[in-house]
Amino acid sequence: MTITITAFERSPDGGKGLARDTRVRWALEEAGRPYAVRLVSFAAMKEPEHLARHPFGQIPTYEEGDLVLFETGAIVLHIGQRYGWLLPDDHGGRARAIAWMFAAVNTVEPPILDLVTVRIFERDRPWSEARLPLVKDRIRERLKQLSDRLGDADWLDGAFSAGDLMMVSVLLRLRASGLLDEYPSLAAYVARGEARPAYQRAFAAQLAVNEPR
Ligand code: GTB
Repeated sequence: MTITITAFERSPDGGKGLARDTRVRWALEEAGRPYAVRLVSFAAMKEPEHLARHPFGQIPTYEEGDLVLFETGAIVLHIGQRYGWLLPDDHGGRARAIAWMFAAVNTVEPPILDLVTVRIFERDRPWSEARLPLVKDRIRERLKQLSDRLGDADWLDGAFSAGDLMMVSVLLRLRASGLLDEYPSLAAYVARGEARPAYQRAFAAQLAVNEPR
């Protein structure tokens, strides 16, 4: 069955792989599933046709036969459940991998998104500079906790899983801030994720769309 995802016609990051279609592409590459991409403009995302796929007018979405999904956590979980590979077979391992997916989007990503908000959307506000150290310290707290838990391991819970895919994807957004480099084991963890052939293919595919022509 053909899988179709949506992605930015032109990503604001110019192809650095930070838009969330990259994590869906990565999951599909890990699972060995070919996929088609429907590119959408910012205007098209707010049109009824796209809103029928995504109630909040965002990318990415995922279509497979009659199934239409939004939310990257749900999409990656679906890919893991339907095609195996990204989720362990044993119940406990599977439940823990899913817990790490939730931790990535629910516990680690929010303070990282706050940084984007302060740096970009609230840049011109008078309190923006004063807020920045607080936001950075909240990120550091999460990174320290995550780094402590990872320890010397390659991945968060045994073999690479959808939990690592989501966590690495979330952490990648921090690279430009320099905060990731304060935690060398996490920087190495992210680098291990990026070195996976499936990630490389996903990155190249989104870059091909966004490279200056
Ligand atoms: N919780 C949803 C999910 O995980 O699927 C969030 C989806 C989301 O935020 N989508 C963004 C979007 O469509 C794109 S990924 N935004 C347009 C809108 O809301 O109108 C966020 C993103 C955008 C751009 C960069 N970048 O250029 O660096 C990075 C991340």
